[in-house]
Amino acid sequence: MLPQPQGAGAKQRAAICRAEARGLPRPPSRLYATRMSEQRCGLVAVLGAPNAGKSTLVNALVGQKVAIVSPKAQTTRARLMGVAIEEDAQLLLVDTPGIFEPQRRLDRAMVAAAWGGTEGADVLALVVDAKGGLGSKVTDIAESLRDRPEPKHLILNKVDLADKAKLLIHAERLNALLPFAETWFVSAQTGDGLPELKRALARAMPVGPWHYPEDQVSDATERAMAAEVTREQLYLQLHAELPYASAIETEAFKEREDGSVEIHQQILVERPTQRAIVLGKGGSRIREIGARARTELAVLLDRPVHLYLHVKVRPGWDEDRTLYRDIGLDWVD
Ligand SMILES: Nc1nc2c(ncn2[C@@H]2O[C@H](COP(=O)(O)OP(=O)(O)OP(=O)(O)O)[C@@H](O)[C@H]2O)c(=O)[nH]1
Ligand SMILES: [Mg+2]
Repeated sequence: MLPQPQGAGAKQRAAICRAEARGLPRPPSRLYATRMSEQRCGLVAVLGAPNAGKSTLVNALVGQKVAIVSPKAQTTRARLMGVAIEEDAQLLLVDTPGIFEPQRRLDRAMVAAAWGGTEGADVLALVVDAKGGLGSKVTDIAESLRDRPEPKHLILNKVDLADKAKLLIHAERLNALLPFAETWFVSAQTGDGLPELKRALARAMPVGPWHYPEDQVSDATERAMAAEVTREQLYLQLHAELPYASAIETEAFKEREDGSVEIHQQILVERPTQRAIVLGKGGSRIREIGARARTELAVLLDRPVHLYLHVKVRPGWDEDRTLYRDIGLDWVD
């Protein structure tokens, strides 16, 4: 995977899909060479409340895992671009952190990144968990989109769990708040409704050359992806506030001569008691976190991985500017 610029702001959008982008690397594909005039390329900002299924949806549309997913809210911390292809269109899907009432500086930076991820979008896709009630968390987001000029698609997700009558009520209520160009009922998990959604998004993309090579699936560096895969295990294996109280700092990411990759990561926590929980009895928990992350990374990076995890107590890590840069977040005052 090629390292690519992080983020997806308006400037980047301009650089991505317009004719001026001629100096950018281009896919050496036959498709590109023979059908350039028909190509479409654009940004779809995928936004919504935490846990709506945004990352699951982006993964499903890309066709492989690019973003981490967990049953806990606030899994995604920074925006990430997944690249999907539908016939002649390249969809640049910006997965964003969930939008919620921020408390800490980290929360504020995440919510700022979520709104930042909508800059320059050709389509705004609001993802809503259709299985629950429509709380103010969702209606507030819909209202914030009201004055935005971009076409908006409403994606009611988790139809595999939702009550059918409720789906229609949610759709009507949200469309009354904000007229959506299209409303979709999908399951990002089972794939129900996704082919139609993907085709419609592709048709909504502006004509322009593809930005990424055909085989590139995200804009994340391998180093960042490795940190995310370990963080996903923290969300899956640790309980209560621990995932929220932790972060991953990459100390080293080096290629070995035998073709494998050696990765050293620190799991930062705020207190010694949290360190003890991450380590587990006799180190059992951290071994399990490492084992699962390593297995997954070997597949994603397509080579053997040596993963070394260390747990470090660093009170106030969420006030460390350097770490924000590492995570891919802008510092917010
Ligand atoms: N049953 C079902 N579960 C789903 C569906 N889509 C997502 N999920 C589950 O919902 C949970 C949250 O999914 P994510 O994709 O992490 O949600 P998100 O919106 O990215 O969440 P944040 O990053 O925290 O904002 C996970 O447990 C997913 O497996 C769906 O269509 N059906
Ligand atoms: Mg997410």
